[in-house]
Amino acid sequence: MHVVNADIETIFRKVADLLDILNANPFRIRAYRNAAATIAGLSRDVADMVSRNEDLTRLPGIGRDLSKKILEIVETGHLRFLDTLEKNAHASFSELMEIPGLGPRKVKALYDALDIRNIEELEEAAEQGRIALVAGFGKKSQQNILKEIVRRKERSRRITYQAAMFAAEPLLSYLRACDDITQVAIAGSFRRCRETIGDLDLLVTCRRGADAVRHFTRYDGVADILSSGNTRSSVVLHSGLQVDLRVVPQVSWGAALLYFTGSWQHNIALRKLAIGRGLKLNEYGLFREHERIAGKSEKEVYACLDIPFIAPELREDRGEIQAAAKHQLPALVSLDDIRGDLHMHTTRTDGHNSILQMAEAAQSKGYEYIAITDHSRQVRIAHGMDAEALAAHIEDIDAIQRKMPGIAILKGVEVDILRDGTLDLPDEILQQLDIVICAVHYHFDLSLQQQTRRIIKALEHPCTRILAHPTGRLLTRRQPYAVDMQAVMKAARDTGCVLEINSAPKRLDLNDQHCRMAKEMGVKVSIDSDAHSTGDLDFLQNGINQARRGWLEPEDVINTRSLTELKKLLQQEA
Ligand code: DGT
Ligand code: CA
Ligand code: CA
Repeated sequence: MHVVNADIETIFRKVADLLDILNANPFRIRAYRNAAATIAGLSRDVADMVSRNEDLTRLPGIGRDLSKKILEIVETGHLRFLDTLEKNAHASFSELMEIPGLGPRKVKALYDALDIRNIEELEEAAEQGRIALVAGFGKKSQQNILKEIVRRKERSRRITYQAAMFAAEPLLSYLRACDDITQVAIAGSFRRCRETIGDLDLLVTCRRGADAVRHFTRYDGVADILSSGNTRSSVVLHSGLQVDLRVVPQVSWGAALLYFTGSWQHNIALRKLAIGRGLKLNEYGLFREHERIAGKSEKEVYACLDIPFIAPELREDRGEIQAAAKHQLPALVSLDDIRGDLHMHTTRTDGHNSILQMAEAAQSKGYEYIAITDHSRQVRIAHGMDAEALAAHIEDIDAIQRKMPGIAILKGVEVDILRDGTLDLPDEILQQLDIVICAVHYHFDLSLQQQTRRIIKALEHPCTRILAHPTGRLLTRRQPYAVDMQAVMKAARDTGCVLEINSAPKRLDLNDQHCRMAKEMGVKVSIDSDAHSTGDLDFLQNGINQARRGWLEPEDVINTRSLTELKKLLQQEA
């Protein structure tokens, strides 16, 4: 991110607008408006002047205070004063001004007349018909406001990575089919493989920008065109997902990809690195004075900053740049490293395919081993097994194993952790299994201490090998239960238990930070599909993404091991 004069101007205008709405001293308001005008009229780049240590107070209308604020904006891209202005007034006027038709004057009118400070208050007033009565508003504008609020709500929803992928794939093929478009990529959080996605950020190179934009806006998945120009456009798909498209010059492809992949924290850190070397980094390239020294590819930009390519999954400014500088980036695990899948269900409980079908599907993926891990009796909605049913299931698995010598089918169970931390099946039957996965399915609302104690007790059971979906969260639906993950990980380490990265798109549990924590605490993880059908075996890529975001390497993951090594690990008692 490179702060250009227009960014500073925008921030100052916003401050002036907010002060205006808040009925501040008119001289103060005018000072910001004047400063904005000064910056807008400059023929020189303010950020440049800052990097040369020039005295900004020599500019007309810029005193010591404003010059300090400019410094802050150039340094950080933000002005804290702008946030506190609203915070102190318990208001979100900027959000209100994002509603089409609501400029600073209208927002001020609503604030003065009805004391409306945020979208919720605006919605309430509109529903009660009070907006239409304010001077300058009418029934029609009141209705438009309500419509826009509904749209915003839809847009602000984050969706799972998987849902974003289903939306992105057909759109990508559609764009690739356009003769005019020479290159397409998805940047943003999607490329960083975040577990949820706010919107999609597409980059294209093409012969004529306007043609590419036209082709994009004509995609039949488009419900609404928010904006459309020669080099950029934003649309909303029928699903409510927003997609931003930017046309970038070929010479800037790498720099733009880097910039729009983010995260913005990573961008800021990179930009600081560039500034430290007397260079300037923005979405058009890496520059020494006015000469572009890199920009065609990301690799080239990183190389000119003397660091190796950083995988998008790591770009969160969580130490990746420092690690890169020391050539200590992790050699991230990938799907190719995976030799088996240790969590899946069959028709015995709530799966849709038989043991044989699951084993065949896994074998055709090239896996060396799988574990069949159906539910225990407590999980009634999944037709969980009691000891007798599990005994029969064990025989069934043995029978299929005899038919399929090409893949090892481990006998397992996903046993429910009861409220008191005991396991839902007797030890005698658990001891006959190759692998025992335990998991919480009920009593999510225990206190932090109770839940932590419960889970640790389950880990201390001599049969337990893996803790499945350790925090119980469901993305966009259910928060994790209260649990002290540090204590759980310590217990896992002490008992030789493994924590699962459950790859079901709604779970992705452990999350990325917990993966990293596991690695740092010396706890191994197992990346599993939790498949309920043969097709679900493909979920594994989601878990791999999460593991990569958590800096995991093949050796941190038990199912990258050969069967012999895995068996040794599973038999090992702490
Ligand atoms: P999302 O869409 O909420 O899942 O997350 P992102 O990371 O895709 O964020 P988005 O769509 O707002 O912006 C895409 C990228 O563009 C972001 O990762 C970095 C870059 N970017 C956007 N706005 C800024 C900014 O204000 N400063 C900086 N440095 N970079 C920005
Ligand atoms: Ca995005
Ligand atoms: Ca975006």
